[in-house]
Amino acid sequence: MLKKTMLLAATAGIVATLLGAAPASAAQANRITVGEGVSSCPVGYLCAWERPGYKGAGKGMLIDEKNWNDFGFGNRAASVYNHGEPGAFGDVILYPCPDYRECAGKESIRLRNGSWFFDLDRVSDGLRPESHRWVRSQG
Ligand SMILES: [Ca+2]
Repeated sequence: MLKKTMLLAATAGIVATLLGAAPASAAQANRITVGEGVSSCPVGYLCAWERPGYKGAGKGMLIDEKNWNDFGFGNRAASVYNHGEPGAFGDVILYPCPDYRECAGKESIRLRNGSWFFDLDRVSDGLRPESHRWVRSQG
């Protein structure tokens, strides 16, 4: 008599271990806190500080912001630096009021790519931005 032996092959489940591939570059946050000085402002950001000369509390902003009051920086910036990526949309328009508006006798001002305003009181008679938009660079 033949005794058949069945071999049960246990099938090991294949566990695919996905080693989380590190992204080529970490995603940039839309808003960041920055330290004092223009060198604290990473590439890609418009940075603003509450005191002239890039001092005091600082904020970096990656994209258009229609209301700086949403993150506590409305009417606070006294100096700014445009460290945006050079290219088609490298300039920034700073607006004195939310929603990309001029108001209260204040006009918007252009901050060219790679440029700064050491003291907003001296370039715009006290413009305190409450919104900004990235725009096509001018020559
Ligand atoms: Ca304002």
